[in-house]
Amino acid sequence: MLANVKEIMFPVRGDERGRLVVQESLSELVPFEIKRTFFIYDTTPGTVRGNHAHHRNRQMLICVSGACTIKCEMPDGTKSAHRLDWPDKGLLVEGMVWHTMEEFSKDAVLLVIASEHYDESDYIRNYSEFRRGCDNASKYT
Ligand code: T46
Repeated sequence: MLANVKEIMFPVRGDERGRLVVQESLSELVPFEIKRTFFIYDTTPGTVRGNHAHHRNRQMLICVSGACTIKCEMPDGTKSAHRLDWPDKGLLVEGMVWHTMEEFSKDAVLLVIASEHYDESDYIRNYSEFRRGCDNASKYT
């Protein structure tokens, strides 16, 4: 799996009453302190959300109902697509990953667990700026 993006399967605690999945701050599966959560639902058909990267913010994305696809582009230009279609499956997205969320099913609820409080200055919303930032960083590594 690509280092900047990682698919996670959360253990399911199930019994005759149903199923339960836990996300815990600073755990092996959520390796950051959780400062914020939000969720996206009632998405207009055909919508593509995201289209940005973050400088610092790390996120765990979980489609707790329905399904959607997360498309990612790493700093080295590698691309990947991840179908989130089950509530025990998560996608860990590190900073400096250009990502979109698309192909939402009608019933999709995308839960996002974030390492940082909301800060618009942490967003890179211009694709050329993202690529320039990645290319400059690679010159010094
Ligand atoms: C991300 C993907 C997965 C706030 O005021 N506070 C918040 O915590 C968030 C997340 C958003 N907002 C405001 C900013 C915009 O005016 O809500 C509006 C919609 O946000 P945005 O267009 O950034 O939404 P998405 O779905 O494109 O992206 C969101 C997150 O912003 C982003 O961090 O990685 O989900």
